[in-house]
Amino acid sequence: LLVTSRLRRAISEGQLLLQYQPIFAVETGALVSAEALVRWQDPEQGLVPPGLFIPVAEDTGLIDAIGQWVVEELCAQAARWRDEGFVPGLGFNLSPRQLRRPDLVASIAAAIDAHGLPREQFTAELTESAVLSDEHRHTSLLEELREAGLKVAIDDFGAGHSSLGRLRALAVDTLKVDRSFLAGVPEDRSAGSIVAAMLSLANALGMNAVVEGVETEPQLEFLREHGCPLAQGFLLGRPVPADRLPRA
Ligand code: G
Ligand code: G
Ligand code: MN
Ligand code: NA
Repeated sequence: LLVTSRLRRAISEGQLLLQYQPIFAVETGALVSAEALVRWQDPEQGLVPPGLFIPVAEDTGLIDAIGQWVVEELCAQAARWRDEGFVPGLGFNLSPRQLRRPDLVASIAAAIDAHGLPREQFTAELTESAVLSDEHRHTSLLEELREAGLKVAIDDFGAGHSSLGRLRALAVDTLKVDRSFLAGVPEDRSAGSIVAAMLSLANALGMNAVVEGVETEPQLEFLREHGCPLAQGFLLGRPVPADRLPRA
């Protein structure tokens, strides 16, 4: 309860902020996009990571207000970057509870349009478990997002329990391979085989792929050797405030 009222105040008093983690093309090293990640600058506790307050926000319903703030702030930042001639793809996270809001897609599209931004600049990241928990509702939500002109990524792919058969039917642009798989590379050969298999799967289904959690040079080398298109991780860039995101 205490956390809830402090979190409510955080939203109204502007204590939330966004950081951006770069996503690079493996072959060229070019910056392709960035993932927006929310943080709470708490006056007492300092910078609180989302893992500590998003679950609470989900339980209390505050996630809708936070999600609205995230999209508004992301669009405002995208407009500032556009005015400087910088137009990266931009990913943002949607958690399961947000998917229940009937006007979700309309509210996101309205924020993008209000800043005169192209909707295809934005990718909604939904976890595998969120997408597959309520098949019909979420399949139509994915379609709704894409019909509105946004892109859709399955986040933390492989960590849940999707049937690969269902993946074929889903309207998805990008698979984000969960970082737990790359963690064992290169020592663990089976972990490497799984990453390679997920990359071929994405390729065969005509989807883009991002491998998350690149922390070491050998991991990046592995991704290069296996034709991985896109990579994200601490080796390449940590989440940073907007003004510290690399431009290329
Ligand atoms: O930054 P960190 O690794 O602590 O993020 C933990 C989790 O919080 C991640 O799973 C991420 O997807 C989630 N998260 C980060 N930003 C947002 C956000 O703006 N909205 C939602 N719903 N989840 C977010
Ligand atoms: O679940 P999601 O993929 O949205 O989570 C993104 C979070 O993963 C970010 O908040 C970020 O802090 C974290 N992250 C990004 N890259 C790495 C990495 O290379 N190693 C680890 N351990 N965490 C990472
Ligand atoms: Mn994500
Ligand atoms: Na992820």
